[in-house]
Amino acid sequence: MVNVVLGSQWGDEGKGKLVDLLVGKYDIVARSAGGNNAGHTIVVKGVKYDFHMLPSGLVNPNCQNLIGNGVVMHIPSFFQELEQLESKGLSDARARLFVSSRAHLVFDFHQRTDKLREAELSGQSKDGKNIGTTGKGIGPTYATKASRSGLRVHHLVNDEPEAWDEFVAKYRRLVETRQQRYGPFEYDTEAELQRFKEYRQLLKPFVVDSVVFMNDAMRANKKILVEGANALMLDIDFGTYPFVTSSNTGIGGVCTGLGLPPRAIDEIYGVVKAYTTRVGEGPFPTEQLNEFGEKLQEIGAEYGVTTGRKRRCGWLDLVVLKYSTLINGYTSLNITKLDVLDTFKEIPVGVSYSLRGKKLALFPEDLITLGKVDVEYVTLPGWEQDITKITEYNDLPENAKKYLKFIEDFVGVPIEWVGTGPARESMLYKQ
Ligand code: 2SA
Ligand code: GDP
Ligand code: MG
Repeated sequence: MVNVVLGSQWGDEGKGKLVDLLVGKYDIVARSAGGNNAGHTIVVKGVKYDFHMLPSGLVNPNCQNLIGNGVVMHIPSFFQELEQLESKGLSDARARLFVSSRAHLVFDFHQRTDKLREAELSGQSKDGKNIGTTGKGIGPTYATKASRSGLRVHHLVNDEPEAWDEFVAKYRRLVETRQQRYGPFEYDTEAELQRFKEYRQLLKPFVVDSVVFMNDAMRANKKILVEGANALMLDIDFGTYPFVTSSNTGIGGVCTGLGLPPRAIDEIYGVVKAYTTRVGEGPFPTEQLNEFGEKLQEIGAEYGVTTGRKRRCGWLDLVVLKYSTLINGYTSLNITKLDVLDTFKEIPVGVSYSLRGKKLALFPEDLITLGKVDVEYVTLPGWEQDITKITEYNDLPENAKKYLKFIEDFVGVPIEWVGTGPARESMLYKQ
């Protein structure tokens, strides 16, 4: 059994929390894309865990965790995050953590050039502006991967006598080409190489051939949950390009990022925030640059888990959700943060886009077009009641149920879980 949890909007829908809730049923949690740009917050028994690179399945003591080949791996952050989790009591975490030998390595120069590129873009007034990346080197690492000059985990841990020298030579070439592209920036290559020499031994116990790992697990009928990072509207192909991340964050990336055959996948859980947020630059048609947006931001505590940036906020966009469903094929919708809407008298929901009065069939690919669309809203009545103490779906106020039914009918996919607060317990099962 392989089930998948994916973000349906622009990220931070609460994927980590759903993974945590489901994880008791699974033997393995795997990450297939992204890197330490992701930020998943889980609150268990009052303790808050922030995951960036490591799979959230680590909170379950019976669960093994795999970082797949599609993930880009910043080794210093990997160890730092592991140590932080251990200091919060996840003592056996290392024994349950595995890293694909094919995952690409993120070096500090990738992070440096990520920031240099952002500064370059923000200085251009004609060609658009910066992406608002997390600065974690994600784009530059996927760029070296695509240009076939990247270094992968196996290059580092290979025991063959010539492997280290080849690693060093390739590494130096990578730094040189970056220096040529961005002008000479100060960079201590020797110190980084020295650190990597140490990582060679330190990382080795975690490294597996993930194709073998996944295949063995499937043959042994293990239950596998894939934890999506970022979200469909940040997918390099289907998102609001170029304001996207640099990997396939949708269902396609699950197969390529883990070496999984598509037919192995059963359930696809789409995680949907009851309103919409976006962090970084780029289009956001239902954004509310007004008191409503501010209220959502404040009540929802919408700050980036990785960078601490304020998230932009707006109403739920069902045009986005329908588009996202077409691509990812969700078998259920899982609505989070419904409680954040508790005090709103009325709740508008975006239901279509039109350009000069003509309704668009689907979310447009071109940002000039997208910048000109008018969003049509349907306004639903709020429930104006605290739902955070409710423990049964049926006890939700009628207007909250109507809000959920409206989403379900519009998208044509059943709702399974509904989030009414940040804690593990605050998730109501609908079906
Ligand atoms: P990058 O760094 O190259 O992946 O940035 C490209 C775009 O992708 C967005 N992005 C994200 N959006 C939402 N959440 C993310 N994770 C963190 C979180 C973000 C944070 O969970 O809060 O802490 O700021 C995430 N990671 C990347 C990014 O904003 C760019 O728009
Ligand atoms: P992810 O990246 O999709 O895993 O989501 P993040 O962890 O970045 O952001 C979601 C935030 O919302 C976290 O702080 C969660 O603790 C919180 N959260 C998740 N579900 C709910 C919910 O139903 N209600 C409230 N109020 N907060 C929630
Ligand atoms: Mg997040």
